[in-house]
Amino acid sequence: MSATRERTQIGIVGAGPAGLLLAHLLHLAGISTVILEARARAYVESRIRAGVLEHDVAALLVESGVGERLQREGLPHHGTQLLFGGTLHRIDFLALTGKHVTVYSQHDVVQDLIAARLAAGGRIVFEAAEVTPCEFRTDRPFLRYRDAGGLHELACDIIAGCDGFHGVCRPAMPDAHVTLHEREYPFGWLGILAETPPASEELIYANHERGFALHSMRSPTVGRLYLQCDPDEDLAAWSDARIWNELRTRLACEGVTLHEGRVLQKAVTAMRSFVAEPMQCGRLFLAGDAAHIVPPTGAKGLNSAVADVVVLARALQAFLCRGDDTGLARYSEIGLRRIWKVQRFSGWMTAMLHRFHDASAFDRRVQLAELDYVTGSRAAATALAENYVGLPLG
Ligand code: RFL
Ligand code: PHB
Repeated sequence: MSATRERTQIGIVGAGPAGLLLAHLLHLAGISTVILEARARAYVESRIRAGVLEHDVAALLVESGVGERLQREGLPHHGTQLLFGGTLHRIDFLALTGKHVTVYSQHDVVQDLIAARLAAGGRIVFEAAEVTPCEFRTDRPFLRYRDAGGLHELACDIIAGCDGFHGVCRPAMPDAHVTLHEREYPFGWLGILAETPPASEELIYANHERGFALHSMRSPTVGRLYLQCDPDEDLAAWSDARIWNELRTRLACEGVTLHEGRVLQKAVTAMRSFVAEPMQCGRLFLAGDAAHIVPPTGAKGLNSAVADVVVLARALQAFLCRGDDTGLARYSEIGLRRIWKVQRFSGWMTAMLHRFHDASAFDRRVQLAELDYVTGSRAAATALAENYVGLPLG
């Protein structure tokens, strides 16, 4: 049976934050898109992931008309807490940078973007199988895919690969074209979502002898908590009681009382840093996790996906509306310049806060001195705050 053929301006692979926001921003610029997403809508809308939006990311969502619920339900955080030696030390984002971050779930961002896209008559093909980017080194690229109706071809001017770390777009680029930079960490995070009111108004990043712990939240009644664990940790070995015990130990300090609540979800995430260079091949452009991954300690993954999309949307608009391809030619250079700074920050936060099994007593002293310096020096605290609230977008 022959494939049906359809045409759009930008063919987008992946309905995560990167693909959905790109489609939304392009729609506002009068550019047509079709998104091909491997998973079902319900799956994408309930996938538990990030929770902290940089200052300018939240502002962009509001300004572009998808921030109504974010403004209502998002929790503005004006600072964060670093816990070491049993004592909390506050980094005051507002005083140091004049900005704050917003705690709001990634899956809520995804829901808001899908709702806006569909309300505007946008096309998202969920459960698209065998998605393949084709002929992207010519000026007639297309995407091939299969759904319940059969085989289809989506002709487009440009393909945007927003299909995450395990997607098909990056591997479709010839090996000789792209250099992969990677760092694996000898630990992962065991994360839980639980019915528990936050034990503190702000996030707590804890450096403890037994390993890192993070106290985060999703709402006034739902907590998000993480423990450093082995990258291949067996979840079955972690009863809810053991998790709460370990959290209580690692987050122990004056004024913080964890309330055990029903565990709604638990999972182990391995940690890695990864960058694909360049982020483009012919008419195929990568954005978000498809191009780079950061360890979650700096809360930068979702925010970096948004930063790529801002640059890409602007470059696509110049190309399609004015025939100006200078933005597209510089996309990778601009994106990589920002992502390497974000890699630096995320790697630094990870090194400062985690327990490394091969660390000597000397290394441990230096790690604690780093925390002491960061929390004691206004200049050092400002550097942390400036990166945490977010480097400029685009
Ligand atoms: P996504 O979200 O992975 O979306 C990619 C989409 O592509 C689809 N897909 C395909 N579609 C069609 N054909 C194929 N062959 C396909 N292969 C894949 C997938 O189904 C999916 O829908 O990538 P995107 O859009 O680049 O967004 C990136 C973010 O999701 C990611 O960076 C963050 O979640 C990372 N992250 C955090 N980022 C933050 O900014 N702040 C945080 O606080 C934060 N915390 C976290 C995190 C990630 C975590 N995990 C689970 C990795 C905490 C955790 C625990
Ligand atoms: C989260 O709430 O999921 C979260 C917060 C901060 C991080 C990572 C994850 O650094």
